[in-house]
Amino acid sequence: MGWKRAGEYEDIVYETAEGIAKITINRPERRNAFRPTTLFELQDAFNKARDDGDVGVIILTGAGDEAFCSGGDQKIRGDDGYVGPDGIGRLNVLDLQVQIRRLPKPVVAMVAGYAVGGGHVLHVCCDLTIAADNAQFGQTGPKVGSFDGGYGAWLLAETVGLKKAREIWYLCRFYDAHEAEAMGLVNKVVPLARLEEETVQWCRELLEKSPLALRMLKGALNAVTDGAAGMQQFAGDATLLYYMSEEAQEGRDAFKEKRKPDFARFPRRP
Ligand code: 2NE
Repeated sequence: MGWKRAGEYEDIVYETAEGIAKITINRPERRNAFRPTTLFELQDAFNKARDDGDVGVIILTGAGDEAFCSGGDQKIRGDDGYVGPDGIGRLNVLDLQVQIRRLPKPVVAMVAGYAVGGGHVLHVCCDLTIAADNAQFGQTGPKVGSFDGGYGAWLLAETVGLKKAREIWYLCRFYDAHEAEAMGLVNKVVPLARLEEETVQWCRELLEKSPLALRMLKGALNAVTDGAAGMQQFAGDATLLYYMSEEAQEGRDAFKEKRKPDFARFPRRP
């Protein structure tokens, strides 16, 4: 792939090629643990990918083969969150999780090595996960004095079932790629050397599909777990579709032309 780099970032890399955006957490010396700066940059990159009409699918990954992401950087964890240059404690990974869920394009986690702690939650929030055969999955919260009771808990439970989610969180064990596949936590396991090739192949298949159908399906599947916020997103998508109809455009045009709208020509469907 002829990845083209864009944007100036410290902790991440943003690249695009053939309709795919690839966002890489680039802190391999810390197993791609995130700090506030990492998350602000990830949010910026995901916004870029969302706004770019040439991008139809997004890959989230980690630099190197050792880790996708090891969660919050424990070395800069203060007493009320993860502390960046401004000295403020933050848990801004939660904003990123919501952003991935709301983003109306598929997000594919490409996992080599460890996806643990808050890094595990990130892959759970992605639409699909392709794993290398060296991948390890797990939560560590109760070992390091943390937990994620939001998507990290109940979206995981929806993915693998309640008993398994309790096991993952309570015992803090790690699971290899094949165990993860068996419990429905990942979509496909491939040899490490073939990870990007396979992920790109899945992305190409996604790019062949109707973007609006994928958008509506993502919204519909998320609405079930996201309650009112999920319905709000789905309702927004319904408004988008309505705006694209001649019927809605008649209302807009009538206002601009200072006349009564003529909706009589539109069918009242059963
Ligand atoms: C990821 C894991 C299992 C890797 O083990 P290994 O043996 O392959 O590597 P090693 O030697 O542990 O790590 C390599 C370097 O990366 C740093 C390590 O400290 C080490 O650097 P040095 O100390 O040798 O200089 N590193 C790795 N993970 C880091 C991290 N998360 N923060 C800062 N430095 C890290 C093993 O390293 C591991 O278990 N890491 C910790 C995983 C973890 O507990 N993450 C936090 C969970 S809490 C969370 O993410 C969270 C949340 O629960 C709620 C909201 C927001 C965040």
